[in-house]
Amino acid sequence: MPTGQLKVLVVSAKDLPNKDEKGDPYVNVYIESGYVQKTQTIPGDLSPVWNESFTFQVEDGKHKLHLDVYDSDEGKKDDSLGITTIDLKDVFEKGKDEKTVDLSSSSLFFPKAQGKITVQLEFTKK
Ligand SMILES: [Ca+2]
Ligand SMILES: [Ca+2]
Repeated sequence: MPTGQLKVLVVSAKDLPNKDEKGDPYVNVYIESGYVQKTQTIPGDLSPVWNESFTFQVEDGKHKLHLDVYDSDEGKKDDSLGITTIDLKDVFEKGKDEKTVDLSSSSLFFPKAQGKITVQLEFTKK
């Protein structure tokens, strides 16, 4: 697995589930859980557009990008709106990739599809 720089453009999501009266989605983006980057919160929109880009250094052996979508809630714990993992092998090969993937509930036992998220990826080998 190559080493290099990965640029992640978090474009948008569609049809996120509504967890209460107001969905305010944001995304935690990470390859390793110790280094999480976060989009802005889009208030009151369950098909949000972020268009925010993030850069990660990819170390040898790492090839999974995690996208965790949450509903921001003031004064209580944010609700999970869906999670997904993108395998980076395609972008390692092609250099560029765009993906729209299903999000699923974070339940380990009954994961179900709930909405989609679109990202653009760009990888520069070191
Ligand atoms: Ca909520
Ligand atoms: Ca909320």
